[in-house]
Amino acid sequence: ETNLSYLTLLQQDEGLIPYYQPILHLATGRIIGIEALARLRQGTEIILPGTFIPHLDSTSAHLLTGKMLRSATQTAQQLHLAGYTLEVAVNLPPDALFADNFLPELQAILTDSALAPEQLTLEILENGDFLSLQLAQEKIAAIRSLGVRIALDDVGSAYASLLRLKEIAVDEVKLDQCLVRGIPEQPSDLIFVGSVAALAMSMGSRYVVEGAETLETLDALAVLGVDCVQGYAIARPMPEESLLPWLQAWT
Ligand code: G
Ligand code: G
Ligand code: MN
Ligand code: NA
Repeated sequence: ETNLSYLTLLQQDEGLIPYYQPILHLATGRIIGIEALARLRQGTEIILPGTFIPHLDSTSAHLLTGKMLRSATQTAQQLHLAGYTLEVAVNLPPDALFADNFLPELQAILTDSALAPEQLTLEILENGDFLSLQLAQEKIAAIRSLGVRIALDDVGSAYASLLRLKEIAVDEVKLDQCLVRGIPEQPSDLIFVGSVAALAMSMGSRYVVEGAETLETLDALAVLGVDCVQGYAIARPMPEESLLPWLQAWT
């Protein structure tokens, strides 16, 4: 498949289907947010981001980001009206951060959705190809000054450096799922997850751990002082129409 065939799907009404995965606050047992995860639909087939994102050119990637932001803010606003005030997180590819028109587009999307900016989180990659650290810091500061939250995503994944945590002020640190696999058996994984917890807390950031697949892992993470967890142990990513029934069953 090529960029062009994925672009065609992105441009169709029902071609892009955002899925949403709940995020659990461990201390209260409440769902405090959802992460939007893109899927393409071609007939009955669902295409995952790992398959199509690497083929998108920058115009298509920009279209994806805009559509995901619009869907996610609308979904969060609809849930709010239904009595569930949740945060919604959207993944931001590195070049979106540096695009000149991103900030005005973000402002327009927030205005159109009527969602409180504090309910939106943008997830950026710590190993994102930052052209210039200073420019990244400026762009992130401008987004945060709107009230929108910034999360550093996939922290601790291959090639990614914890140094970013020192260089960039963020509202949230999301630990990569590869570090959770060994819990609770591997003591070294526990030590790593706990150490990043201390680091995140010392900087006043919320600490979210991804990829928890078992209840045992949830217990271990609670002991380590992790704020929030996302993973199959709580729920798999689901289409928008499944969210409300799922939330009603949870609480
Ligand atoms: O569930 P999952 O297969 O959705 O996601 C795989 C990868 O694709 C993750 O690294 C995730 O961050 C990324 N991803 C999912 N949705 C989006 C999106 O809308 N935009 C970008 N840039 N990345 C996404
Ligand atoms: O944006 P990010 O790279 O963090 O994307 C999260 C990815 O992790 C998505 O592909 C999502 O489907 C996947 N995911 C979420 N929870 C779990 C889990 O418990 N186990 C596994 N293996 N993958 C998960
Ligand atoms: Mn993410
Ligand atoms: Na992640």
